[in-house]
Amino acid sequence: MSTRHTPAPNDLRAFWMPFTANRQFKKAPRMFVRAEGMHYTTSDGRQVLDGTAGLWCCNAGHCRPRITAAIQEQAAELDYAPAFQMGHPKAFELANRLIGIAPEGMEHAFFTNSGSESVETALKIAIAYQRAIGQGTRTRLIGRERGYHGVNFGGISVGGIVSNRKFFGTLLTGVDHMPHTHLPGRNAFSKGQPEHGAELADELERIVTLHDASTIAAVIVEPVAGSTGVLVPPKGYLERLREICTRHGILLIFDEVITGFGRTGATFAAEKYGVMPDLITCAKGLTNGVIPMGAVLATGAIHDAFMTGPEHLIELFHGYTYSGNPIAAAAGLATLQLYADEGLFERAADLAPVWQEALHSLRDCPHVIDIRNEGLIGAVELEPIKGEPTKRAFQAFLDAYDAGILIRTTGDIIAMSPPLIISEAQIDELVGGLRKVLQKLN
Ligand code: PXG
Repeated sequence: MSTRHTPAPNDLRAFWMPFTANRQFKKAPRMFVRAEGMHYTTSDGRQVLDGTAGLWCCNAGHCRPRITAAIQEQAAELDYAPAFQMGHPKAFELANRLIGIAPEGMEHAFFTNSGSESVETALKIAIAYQRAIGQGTRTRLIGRERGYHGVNFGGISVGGIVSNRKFFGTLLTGVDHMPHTHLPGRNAFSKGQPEHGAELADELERIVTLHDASTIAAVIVEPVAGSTGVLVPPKGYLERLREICTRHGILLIFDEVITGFGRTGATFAAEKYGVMPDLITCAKGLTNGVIPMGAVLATGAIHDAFMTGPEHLIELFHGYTYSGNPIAAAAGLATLQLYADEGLFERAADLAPVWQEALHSLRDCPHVIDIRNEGLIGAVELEPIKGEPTKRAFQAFLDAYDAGILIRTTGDIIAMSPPLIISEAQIDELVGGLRKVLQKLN
C-alpha cells in the first residue's frame, strides 16, 4: 500500500510554515479566523487584542471597510495589467500619493511585493546608480550587525541576524558590517532615543578606510532596528552616518519597512529624526498589510542618473510581474487615504508618551532587564533562562496568547507594535495583561 499522505481539509502537514516551529505549532495550533479593528478572533472563538499589528503591518487595524471595498471594486474592474511596458492609472496615482507624503527629496517610487523585494531593489539601484554616474568600482554594500533586511540573498548578506545567515552558504561577496547599537550597560531603560552611542557611527569611517570609499556603493540600516528586538538609534547616530556617507559619496539607504507609515509617530523615521537618506524601502503599512506590496523611494538625482541613452531602451533591468499590481495599488490608495482622514500618524505621535509610560511601568516585573520604546514600538527584554535562550520569552508569548493578547518575541525580547488606532484603555489592557504574564513566568 502506498504510504503517500492523503491531505484532508483539516490536515496541517502540507503547509511548511515560515519562521515557525512547525512541529510544535502543529501539535497545538493557534489559528485566527477573523479580525476586526484591534482584535483577532481565534478558531475557538476567543478575542485576542492585537499588540503587534499583525507582523508590524496593519497600522490602521483590521478589516477596515474602505480598504476592503477598494479591493473588491478593483478586482471587478481591472484585475491585472502587465507591469512591463504597460501601465494602469492607479499605480501612477499611488506613486504620486506616496511621494506626496514621503520626506522631501524623494521623487520616485518603484513598486515591489514585499519588504524583502524592496531591499533587493534598493541595493541593485544603488550599485547600478554608482555605475551610471561613472563610479562603477563602487560595488560594496555595508550593513549592520543585528540588522534585518528581509530574507532574500542581498538582504541576508547585508543583514546581521546570525540564524538568518548561517544556514545559507557564502551569501553576497563584498559586504561588510558596522557594529550594532545595543549598549545595555550604558543605555538600559532609555525612554526613546538613548543618550549614548553616537560614536558607533564612526565605525563606518573605519570601514571606509579599510576598503576605500571608491569601492563602496551604499550603506543600509533600519532607522529603528525592529526584528532584532527594537534598537532605537542613539542620539546623533543617524546624523553621523549621513555625514560620513555624504563625505565619501556613499548612498544611505533607510530600510523603513517597519518604521514607515506612522510607526514612529511620523510618516517616515527619516522625517522623525530629520535625517534624509538617498533611498527608502517600505512595504507592510503601505497597504495596511492587506495585499502584499512594497516600494523603494528614490531621490530625483538617483532616478535621473538612469534616464540617459536612447529613449526606446529600458533604463533599469529590474522589476516584478506584480510591480504596481492594480489590486495592491487600490489597497494602497485606500490605506493612505484612511491614514490621512483619521490622522493616524499624528495619533501615534500623541499616544507615544502614554505608550512609553505604560511600557516602562513594567520595569519592576520579574526577569525584566531592559525596556525600549519609540513611537508606538516597544520592547521588553527578559533575562534568558540559563542554558535555554528564547524559552522564557516564548513562554510569555504562549501565556499572553492564552490570556487574549498578541505579542511577538525574538530571542528573549518581547516586541510590541499595536495598530495606530489603539485606545488608551487598550494600551492599559495590553500592558496590564503582559504584567500578569510576566509575574507568573518561571
Ligand atoms: N526590512 C525590514 C526592516 C523588515 O522589518 C523586511 C525588510 C522584509 O519584509 P517582508 O515583507 O519581505 O517580510 C522586514 C520584515 C518581526 C517580523 O516579528 C519582522 C518582519 C517580518 C516578519 C516578522 O519582527 N520584518
